[in-house]
Amino acid sequence: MHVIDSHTGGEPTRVILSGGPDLGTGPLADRARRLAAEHGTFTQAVCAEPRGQVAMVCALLTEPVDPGCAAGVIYFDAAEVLGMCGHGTIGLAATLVHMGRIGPGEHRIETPVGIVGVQVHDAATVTVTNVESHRLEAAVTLQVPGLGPVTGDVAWGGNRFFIVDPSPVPLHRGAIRTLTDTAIAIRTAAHAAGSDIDHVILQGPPDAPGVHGRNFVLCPDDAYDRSPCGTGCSAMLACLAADGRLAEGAQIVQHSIIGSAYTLSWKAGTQGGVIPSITGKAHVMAEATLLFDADDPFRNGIPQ
Ligand code: PYC
Repeated sequence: MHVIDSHTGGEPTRVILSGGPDLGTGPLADRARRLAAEHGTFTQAVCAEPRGQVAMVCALLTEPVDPGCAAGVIYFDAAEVLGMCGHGTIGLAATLVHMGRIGPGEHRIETPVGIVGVQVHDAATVTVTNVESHRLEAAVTLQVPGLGPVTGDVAWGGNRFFIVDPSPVPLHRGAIRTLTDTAIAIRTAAHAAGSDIDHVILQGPPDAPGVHGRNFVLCPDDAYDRSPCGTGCSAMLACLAADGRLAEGAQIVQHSIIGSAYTLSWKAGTQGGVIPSITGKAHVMAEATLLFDADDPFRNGIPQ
């Protein structure tokens, strides 16, 4: 299995170029469902430790249905197959540039939730134009054991987010363990209340002049996103637009909990939502052949 690893603002992406399961043809959403239902051993083996790492998101390259797309891709982490992944799309574009498959300019990538645009500015810098993103519910109050009432918005940006702004916990790197526990408690309370959110965002104030804010994003596998999270920023843009807090076309800079940055803006969509634009940088780190030794007791990953 041939893979190329990159990171986008510190968040790793492993692009699987060959050796993945045969998911057949047809819509990518169907292929993604097949991957989730029938290939859990494969997703664990490539994404989870010891072959993967705790924050790893994998990007399985597949033939697009639309021949106008440069590639089709299905993203997954160690816990779930994802609808879309913003940092992963920036990493995938940088990987395709590294391979000589695409160059500077505009390209289209097919994902299970629709076609997204990528504009390659240089070998590292990429703008993703995401699918239309929406706020689904405003000011939902959850009773969170140990925390009390926590109010946030539910929004969709390719994945489904519960966004708490402002965060009940101060955002700094020393608080990552507390932020993780807090976000897990919020997700657990949301699930207990019947919500099917898969990520939690705790949004904090600006940490530098000219910055909109710093966030902490909990992913389905309980890892935190080292990047500001492309689909999460898309969901946040939908909320900012719905509240009239950010004008169409205005640019903001969003930091992650480790201080990596995305530049964000939005345009009006056709279904009442926003079309997010996310600019970030990815760096290719490794090309590798993954080996699966039949005698290795952890060849399929350490079970979660
Ligand atoms: O950037 O959209 C994103 C993302 C989702 C999960 C991890 N990163």
